[in-house]
Amino acid sequence: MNRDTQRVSAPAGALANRLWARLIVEELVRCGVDLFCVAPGSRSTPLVAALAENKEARKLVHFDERGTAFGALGYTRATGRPAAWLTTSGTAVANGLPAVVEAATDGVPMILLTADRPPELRQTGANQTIDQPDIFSDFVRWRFDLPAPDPGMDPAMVLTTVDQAAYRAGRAPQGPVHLNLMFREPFLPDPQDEEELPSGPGSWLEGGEPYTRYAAVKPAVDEAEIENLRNALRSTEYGLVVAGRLASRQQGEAVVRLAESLGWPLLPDVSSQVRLGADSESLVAHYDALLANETFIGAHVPEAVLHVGGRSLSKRLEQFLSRSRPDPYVVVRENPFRLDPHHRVTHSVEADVVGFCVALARTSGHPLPKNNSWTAGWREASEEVGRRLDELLSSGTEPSEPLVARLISRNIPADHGLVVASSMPIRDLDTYAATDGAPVPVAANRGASGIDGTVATASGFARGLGGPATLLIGDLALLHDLNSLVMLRDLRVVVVVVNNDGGGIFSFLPVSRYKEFFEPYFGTPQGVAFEPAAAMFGIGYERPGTTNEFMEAYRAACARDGSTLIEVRTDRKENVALHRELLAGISDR
Ligand SMILES: Cc1ncc(C[n+]2csc(CCOP(=O)(O)OP(=O)(O)O)c2C)c(N)n1
Ligand SMILES: [Mg+2]
Repeated sequence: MNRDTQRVSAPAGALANRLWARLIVEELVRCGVDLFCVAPGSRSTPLVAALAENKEARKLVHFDERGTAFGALGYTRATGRPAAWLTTSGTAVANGLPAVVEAATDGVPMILLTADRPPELRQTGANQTIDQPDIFSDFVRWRFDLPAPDPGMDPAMVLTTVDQAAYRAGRAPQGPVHLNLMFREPFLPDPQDEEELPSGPGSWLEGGEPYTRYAAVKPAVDEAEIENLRNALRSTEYGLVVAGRLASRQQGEAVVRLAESLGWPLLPDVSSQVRLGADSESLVAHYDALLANETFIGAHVPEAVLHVGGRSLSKRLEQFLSRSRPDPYVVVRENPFRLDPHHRVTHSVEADVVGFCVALARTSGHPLPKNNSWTAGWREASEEVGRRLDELLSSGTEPSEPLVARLISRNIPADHGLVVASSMPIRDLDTYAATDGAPVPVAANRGASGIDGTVATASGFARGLGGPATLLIGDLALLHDLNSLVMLRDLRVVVVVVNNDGGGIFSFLPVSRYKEFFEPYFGTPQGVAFEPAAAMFGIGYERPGTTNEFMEAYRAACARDGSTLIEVRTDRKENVALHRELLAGISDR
């Protein structure tokens, strides 16, 4: 037989690979996954081929799986829609763990698609094969080890599995889900055999809907529970509302309206989406600085606290509430997990945040008491802190760390998102941000508070917003994720790196008194300047020396196309002294 003229049928396994991968990608798109973050690799070939040809799916391609995973996380922080993370097998999968831990801890949905070898190659010493189906252990809400594509299996099984995965990522408690996907070689049929490709179930092909549509569930609090809470709060004169990490401006505004209807002060965390551009009689933006003042604390002990959303950043707030022992101490968030590091919570409510706030604010003829002098007292004290900070920070011409945070909060353009790195950047913004800037969306990886993956998170956040973003980050956090700068090339991200040559946060800790080992093990100065990195990754660079130059550089960077790195040099020792001076200066009054 002449092999040149005789067409050999495509291997059934390769055709099945092609079909299943197409079903997986298309079904995820139908389930609302519109970004796929992918790094190159061989085992994932069928999935990448299906992704490349899917016109609806948006793609983020980057060489580092840790970066693509954080990119997916950042995207979802901006959109609320899960992104998919697609990898080859082996250590590529392990590189997703930091982002998966953050997503699990902070309740961010994410779809993990990891390619794997089929069973006959597992635990055989086959190349790039690790035990990966359970690699994310309890950090995923659901996991499934899909068999290698098999022409004998009903492809509807693939669709229902994807539908279940998308549902489990998006329903409360939200978080990452893991589909481990085995593929046998050959991964793809020859291109000329494509016409032999079987199709998915007919009814599914014709429509544009997921195969299995899951009814939406939003945990609503029943009216009786709301009434119980209302009764518990009725006698409260001195109550506080705390807004922790919230996923959207809409949630933040619902909490603001609840605080207004209760007539209570609202203490907004920097990630509550209402800390910046704060505009309500209830908002106490500078609560963290106020709580550094013992006299203020003594005169402002709350009877009751209503905490809505994730954890608040402020350690002073945490300690204040722990010492005050408010009762009731109500925590409301969209997951069943304990949020009570000091064991003070008396009521825990798992509920849709907006639904809960609306229901409790609806006083239905049973108005809760409002003590306006209590609320006005908090509010006025906070405004006074704002004025004092402007006075205290106006001396000197060099930009300090608190001043950089305050300037960004005040000057960030209204169309930007703001991403803030762990360590001092997030703390500085929480404490020193002004209230008269734009109410921009804020993202921070505060679930597990890592300093890793922050640049990649910013790239995903900007992509999700479909617009520019500002990233405030420390030098070690930037070094940690330096290669992600390449993902900013085609975006408009202004990276402000506060380069204090090491971990500035550690200078605030008691360990800093151990002169013999503090610098090499905690301060960890790297002695780097970032200009060559900006050049290497094709983004702009500025190194302003004065506050005026910083403002000029920031404005210019916001106005230009493309991304810019602005490096601000500070000194760790001077920074600690300045923080102490500022808080003492505020307390003086
Ligand atoms: C992945 C990870 N490793 C280590 C830490 C511990 N850690 C917290 S803050 C910090 C230093 C960060 O330094 P930098 O980014 O320069 O910010 P600065 O403290 O100077 O503001 C470190 C290492 C962490 N949070 N995450
Ligand atoms: Mg630093």
